[in-house]
Amino acid sequence: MKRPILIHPDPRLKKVCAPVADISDDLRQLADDMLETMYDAPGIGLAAPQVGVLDRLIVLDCVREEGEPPRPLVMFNPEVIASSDEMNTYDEGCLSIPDQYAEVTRPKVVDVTWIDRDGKLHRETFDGLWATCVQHEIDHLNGKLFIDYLGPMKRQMITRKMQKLKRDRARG
Ligand code: K1U
Ligand code: ZN
Repeated sequence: MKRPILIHPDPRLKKVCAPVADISDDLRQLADDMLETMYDAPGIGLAAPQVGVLDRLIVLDCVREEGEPPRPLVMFNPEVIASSDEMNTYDEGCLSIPDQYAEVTRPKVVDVTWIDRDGKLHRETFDGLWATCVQHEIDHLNGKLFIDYLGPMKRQMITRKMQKLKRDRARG
């Protein structure tokens, strides 16, 4: 089932999310719903707070080549355990900040640990867009948005546009 995506500004997007203790069937269903919501948007990642759930859960699939098989990843309690000194700049977007893009600089390569939907611990090195996306999604779990990397003027301009978008959507 697709779930509605919260639009910035929303207090739930600014909260630090709680670690997941047990992976229940409800959490597995939430992960499936998030993947469906992400693919439908379309997007390459989604974090639980974006659908109003304050648990440390993200999903991502950064496969973009035509004909390449999808690679949906479900990560409970993801953690960046090492980052490269080399940095990478990417024009980031966010499904909670529609149609707004800005350059953000982050480590180019990161080592990440997480627990999968069956409770198995994983560790993997991510590079390029995968590294950018996983860092963007983990930021969501810590109440941080890509606009928090921008200067105050740009951030305020985008926030005002989103306030207007929400007003217009509420009017119908
Ligand atoms: O977290 C989110 O809101 C999802 C976001 C992830 C992301 C994008 C770019 C850089 C870092 C993280 C998105 O998926 S925005 C949409 C998007 O980038 C996209 C949509 C369709 C095809 C390819 C990209
Ligand atoms: Zn986002």
